[in-house]
Amino acid sequence: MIMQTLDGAWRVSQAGSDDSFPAKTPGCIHLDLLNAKEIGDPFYGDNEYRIAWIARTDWVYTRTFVPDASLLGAEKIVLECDGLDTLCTLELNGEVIGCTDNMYIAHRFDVSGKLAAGENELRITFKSAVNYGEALMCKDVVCPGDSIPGSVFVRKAPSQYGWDWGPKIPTSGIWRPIRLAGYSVSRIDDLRVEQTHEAGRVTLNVTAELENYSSEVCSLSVRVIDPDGTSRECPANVSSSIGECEVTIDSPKLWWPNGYGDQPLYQVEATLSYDGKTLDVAKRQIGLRTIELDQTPDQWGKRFAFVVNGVPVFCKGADWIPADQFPSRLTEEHYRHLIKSSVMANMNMLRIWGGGFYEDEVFYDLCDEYGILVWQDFMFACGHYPVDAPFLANVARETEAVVRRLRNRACMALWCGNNEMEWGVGSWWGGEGSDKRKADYPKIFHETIPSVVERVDPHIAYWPSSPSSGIENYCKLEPNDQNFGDGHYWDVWHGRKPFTAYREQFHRFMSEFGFESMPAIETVRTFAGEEDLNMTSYVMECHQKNGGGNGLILYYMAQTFRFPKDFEMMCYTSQLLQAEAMRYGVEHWRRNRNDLRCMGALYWQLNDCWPVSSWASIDYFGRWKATQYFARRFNESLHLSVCEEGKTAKVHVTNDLLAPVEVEIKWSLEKLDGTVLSSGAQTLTVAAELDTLAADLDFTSELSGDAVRETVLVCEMTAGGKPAGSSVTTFVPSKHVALPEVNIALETGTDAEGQFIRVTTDKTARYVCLAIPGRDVIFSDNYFDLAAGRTNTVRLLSEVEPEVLATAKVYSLRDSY
Ligand code: BMA
Repeated sequence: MIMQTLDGAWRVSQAGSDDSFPAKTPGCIHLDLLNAKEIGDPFYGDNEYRIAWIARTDWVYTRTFVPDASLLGAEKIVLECDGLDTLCTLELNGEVIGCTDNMYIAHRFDVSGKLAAGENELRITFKSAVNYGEALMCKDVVCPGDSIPGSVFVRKAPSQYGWDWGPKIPTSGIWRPIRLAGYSVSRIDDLRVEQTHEAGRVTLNVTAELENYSSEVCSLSVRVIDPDGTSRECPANVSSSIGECEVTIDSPKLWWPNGYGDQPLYQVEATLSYDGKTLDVAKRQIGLRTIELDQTPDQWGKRFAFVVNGVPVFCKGADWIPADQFPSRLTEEHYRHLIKSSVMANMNMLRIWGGGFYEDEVFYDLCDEYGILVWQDFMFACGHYPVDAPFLANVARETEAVVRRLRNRACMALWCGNNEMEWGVGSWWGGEGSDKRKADYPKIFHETIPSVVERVDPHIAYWPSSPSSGIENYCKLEPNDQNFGDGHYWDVWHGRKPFTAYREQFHRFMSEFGFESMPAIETVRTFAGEEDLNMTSYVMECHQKNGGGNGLILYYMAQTFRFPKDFEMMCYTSQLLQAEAMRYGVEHWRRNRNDLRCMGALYWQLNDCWPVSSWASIDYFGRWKATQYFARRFNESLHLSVCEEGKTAKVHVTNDLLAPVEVEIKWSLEKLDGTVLSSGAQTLTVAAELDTLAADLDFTSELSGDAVRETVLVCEMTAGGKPAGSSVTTFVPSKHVALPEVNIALETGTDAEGQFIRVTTDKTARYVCLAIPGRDVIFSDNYFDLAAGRTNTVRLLSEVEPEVLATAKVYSLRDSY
């Protein structure tokens, strides 16, 4: 195989104009215009609205190239485009060689015999997908609410058209690598690795699909490299277009989700050769594991539990959206930061939400490496899609390509039809056309997609929609039925219910619930001037895409916190609100894991695609909001949580570990200056994979009159003598707690484990926040409560110079008054 990249320098112009400027691929038109200084930063101020014309323009990308002599000698020459966004016509030396209409899949064009020995010109015209979709709109078609209408007609990321967290900036261009490839005799079209698990051994069935260009028979050899580097070689049987072999691995090292064990990875390499020469090599990274979706009927309805290597896994994580409005500029470093941050927050699952795109290989590589299970939606969200034959054929092609690309992955846990469309069909989209929509819906999600999945990857479960109660319950049960399938619960936030409403929800798997906050002030400053630093300023509202979003933050803030004294404290307090909401939800669903009643809690949403106020726990620049630190605590495998109600408190320990743990729990009801009113301690063994009610406390007599505002319950847990979690519980909303001014002392230093900040307080401080001005540091803990007289030694997870460490500052909720 001979490859010649066509990435790099191109030129771009508006269709019909000769006025071109430099372009870069992989890339997109907005980044090219930005680099050419034709537009300002699309994310600054209200620039989004000023650049709307770009998406309504047709663009032409051109480049010339001289093919390598070796390439011209190949029997088959193919133009391979990994991603074209989206409606393109490709011309080589003035001749049309193909058209595309799907950004999600790779396209290949046979250009054998079409290349000149000298200079060639490749020209790709991108038609405006917005103009195209808009022209097809009619009144019966429902499009996502916060989007430019028409996205459903094009297989292109719907969220690029705008979402309730994303700008309306649909882009276009050559968004993934492009190259020429020359093949002779044969090539490996696909390499598949299937696993059969038996006691003490795993058998790999390796199948290579070949694309032959001659009748010669090639040889194929397969090498499996163990995690420790030892390798075994296995010759495959080749018959015409299939090469196959079986490899047995004794004493296999199993792959586990984060928190359940290690992630040993095996490499499988297939080498195709003919006449002693290597023709092609294909590689797959695999993890040895079984994964099932347990849907056994039970006392409530049906289980919805992911079972890995026989162990039901409580899934902890978040929903993933595109990490950049212009994804072609995402690097491995971006992805690594987000996946590592998920692991640091003790997550083991991410749901790739169906309104974006199928991720880059590096995303799945990292999920394999770190033990993050992937719930993969197909890219359909909140709209009514066409079901004519060409569209269904496009969907089938896309499904096949995507499933083939990802089916060998250790991380792959679920194929899911779409986001919230069953809900839409059944509940939101009544009125004219609703019967047609109800009848159309199953054609894609109960027929086209699952029939391809079943054929191409029968090893991973298919789920029709998120949320859903299962195909058999379509139009019979609510997709959000608490006893079947997964649930999206939005009555907290969109429905204005209090955080405690989460505690009335007993879904089998909560795949979405969320709460917004503002990003860090440093992030706000990247898009707003000093005069805009007010939550309801024009610019701040340009960066809040959920219609009533800022109003909702204020509505909830009024219930929970005192109104913050300035903008910086507003950013901070809004994050506390979000973090508390997520804690209420996750701790509740984790407490309900017994008998596999609830087996997952994924909050909406992990990340952002631009700087904005949103549901994300990590902002566009990778800064952790308070929620991310809270998640690090509320997702701990062994977790202490307190469920307060009135003047009572139930102390729980949720243990996701596979072994029982002996813990000691101390509680004390104390004044904010540390005076103890009553206290207790107990040692108990918390069973494996269960939640245990450790103590049921009633403080009615202690908390009468003003005491209720002056008292907190402090619970501290140790396991094996080491701190294993703590909590500070108030019995009135934070705003009414008589928080005193506090003296928080910081001691900074470096010891054998690295840099630390030792934080000590005289009186109880809430939501203690550490920061190093001018630096984006991730701490081992932050936004934590610190009860009177206690110390928390916090580590820096990224080192700074000692003199910079000494500039660490601290504030807490009292500083927002
Ligand atoms: C759910 C998601 C998204 C949306 C979010 C917040 O509906 O699936 O479509 O962004 O809620 O409203």
